[in-house]
Amino acid sequence: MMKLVEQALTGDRRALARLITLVENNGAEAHEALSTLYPHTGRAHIVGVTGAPGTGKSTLVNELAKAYRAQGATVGIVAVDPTSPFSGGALLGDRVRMRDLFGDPGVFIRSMASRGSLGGLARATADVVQVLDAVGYDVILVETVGAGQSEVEIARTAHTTLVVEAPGLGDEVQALKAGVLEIADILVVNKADREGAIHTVRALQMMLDLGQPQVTMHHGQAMEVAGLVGLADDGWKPPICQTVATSGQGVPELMDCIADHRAYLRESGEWERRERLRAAAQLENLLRERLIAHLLDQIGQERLNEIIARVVRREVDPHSAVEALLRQVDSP
Ligand SMILES: Nc1nc2c(ncn2[C@@H]2O[C@H](COP(=O)(O)OP(=O)(O)O)[C@@H](O)[C@H]2O)c(=O)[nH]1
Ligand SMILES: [Mg+2]
Repeated sequence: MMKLVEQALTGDRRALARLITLVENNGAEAHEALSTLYPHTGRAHIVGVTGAPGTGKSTLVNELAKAYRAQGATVGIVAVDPTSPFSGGALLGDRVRMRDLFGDPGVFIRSMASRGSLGGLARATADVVQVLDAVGYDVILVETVGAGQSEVEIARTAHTTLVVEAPGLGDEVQALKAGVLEIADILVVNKADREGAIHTVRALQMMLDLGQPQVTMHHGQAMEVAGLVGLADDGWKPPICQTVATSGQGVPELMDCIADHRAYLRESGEWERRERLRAAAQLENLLRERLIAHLLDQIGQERLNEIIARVVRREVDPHSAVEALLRQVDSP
C-alpha cells in the first residue's frame, strides 16, 4: 500500500487509480494512505460545478478542462453525477467529445460509485479530491447534480462553486427550487445559444439583487457552522456568466471569473476561512459516521429492533428511546 502511495505521488496513473479505489472503499489501509498523503494536500484549486440535470455541466467541465490544459494546468475531474458522461451514463456523442480528455496525461477523470448513504458519498468525494490534490493536480473540477442538501454537503469540498442554469428546462431558475443558489460563487447561464437565455440571466440578476443579504450570509456555507468560525464580511458578489458549452463560447470569460474568485479568496482571507469550514465539515462527517457505527455496535441490532418496536407501539417516544439507548452504552 505504501508503495502504491509512492508510485501515485510520482505520477503513476495506474497506481493512482488503484489508490483511489482503495480510498473509496474506506478501510484501515485507506486511512493510512490518506494520512501519508495529507501533508501533500492544500495546493489545488477545487472548483465545484453543480446544477440541475441537463443544464450542460459535463459539457462545461469538459470545456473548462480543455481550457485549463491550454494554460498548462493539470486537471482532476470527479463526477458525482450518476448520469454524467464521465461516469458512463453518456450518449455516444458525449463519449466521442470526451475522448480528447481521456488521452491526455494531464487530465485524470474519476466518477464516484454511488454510496449507501449521502454521508458516505460526501466522505468518499472529499477523500478522492484529497488524493488528487496530494498527487499534484492544479485544478480539481467536481461535478454534482443539483438536488438540494447533498450538493451543499459536497460543495463544501470546493473553494469555488459554479451553479449552472440553462433556459428552457421548464423552470426559469431550477437551482432556486433546489435551494442551491445560495452556495453559488459564480452563476453560469449555459446554453446561451438557446432562446430565453436572457430571461434566465434577468431572473438570476433579480434574485441576486433581492436576496443579497441572505445570499451573502449563506454563500460560502457560512450558516451551518456560524458558531464555529463566524460569518465572513463577504465582499464577493456572484457574477453571472453566459456560456455555450458545446462551442466553448464564453468559457474564457468564465475562466476569468474563476481566477478572479480565487484571487478574491486569497486576498480576503476567505480561502483560509473555507479551508477551516471544510476541515470542520469533514471532521463532523467522520465523527458522525464513526460514532454511529460505534453506538450501533454496542447497542446491538436486537436491542435496537426491540426499542423501535416499542416506539411504534407508542410505549416509548423517540426522544426517551434515544435517552435509554445512550444510557446503556459507554461513551467511545
Ligand atoms: N444548445 C446547447 N446544448 C448544450 C450546451 N451545453 C450542453 N448542451 C447539451 O445538453 C445536453 C446535456 O448536457 P450535459 O453536459 O450532459 O448536461 P449535465 O446533465 O448537466 O451534465 C447534451 O446533449 C449537450 O450536448 C449549450 O451550451 N448549448
Ligand atoms: Mg453530467
